[in-house]
Amino acid sequence: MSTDQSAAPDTPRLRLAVQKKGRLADDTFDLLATCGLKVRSGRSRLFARIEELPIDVLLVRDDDIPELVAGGAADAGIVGGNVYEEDRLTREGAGANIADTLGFSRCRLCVAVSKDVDYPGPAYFAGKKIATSYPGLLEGWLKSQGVSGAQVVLMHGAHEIAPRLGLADAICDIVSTGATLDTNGLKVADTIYQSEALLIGAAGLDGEKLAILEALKGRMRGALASRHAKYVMMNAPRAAISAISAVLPGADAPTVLELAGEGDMVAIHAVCNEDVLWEHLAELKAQGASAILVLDIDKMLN
Ligand code: PRT
Ligand code: ZN
Repeated sequence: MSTDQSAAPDTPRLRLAVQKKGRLADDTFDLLATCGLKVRSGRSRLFARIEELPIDVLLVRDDDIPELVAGGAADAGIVGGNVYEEDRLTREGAGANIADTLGFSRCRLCVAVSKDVDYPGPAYFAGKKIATSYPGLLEGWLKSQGVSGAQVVLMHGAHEIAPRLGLADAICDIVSTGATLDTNGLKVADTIYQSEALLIGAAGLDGEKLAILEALKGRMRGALASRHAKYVMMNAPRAAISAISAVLPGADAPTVLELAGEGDMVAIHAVCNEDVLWEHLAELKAQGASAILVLDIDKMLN
């Protein structure tokens, strides 16, 4: 597959649906930029173009993304797991496939009740009205908990005021910080789904388009891995190599290098895939490490 601008004009291009504006959009555009992919054209238009890989970007509402991918109008998309799963559970026929999890736009889908309810567990919802725009996920959870007789009230937005208006006894909605629930006199009763952004692909994708999706996925993995990854270097006593390896967060086997004229001392280099905190540095120092350097990693491809 050719991925440069000199590609023949009839080279297939992957059509990627992303949220035009909203909570997912900023992180999506940030991730594409970290992958070295520049989305050309203003976000106000329906289409944009990426030159570094043969990708056309479709700028849409997040709720439309699973349908666009499943229906063949787009080949791939970036969407919240909550929207993807709800579509999968309520769709007739084949949907899109998950190509990868992306780790951003994390939130939880929760059932919430009035703060003054002494919540005894899911059985509380038997015979209760629950306002939500996630009937598929909610009904699935109620069933898995053996709750029957709950009434799902479909609402699109402003769920949090439904109990006060007497429209429902409880709600099922996305929670991030919990501030919205709190200001509306509600509290989380149970978490029914943990969500994060997903890269999804059309079920029948093959040939060059699949190769482009794989190339995109590879870049995204590299970009996400290098966000937290650090390159750590230090000098340390030869005898402390295994103790030091145990302290390095998320590191594979470190590289050990001889130091000229220093028989007992070695240099240790390692890629740490988790955050390197000051506490880790203090522990390394306690194990005899000195000249400890922690460097950012610009790009990484495993
Ligand atoms: O216009 P469009 O339809 O594209 O956007 P939208 O308004 O439907 O979605 P948007 O941009 O609000 O959210 C897009 C995706 O971001 C969601 O599908 C989730 O995957 C993810 N996400 C992450 C969130 C939140 N955090 C979030 N906090 N989506 C919504 N919220 C809302 C929630 O519905 C509730 O009203 O924020 C409120 C709760 O927030 P806290 O912090 O007060 O708990
Ligand atoms: Zn939406």
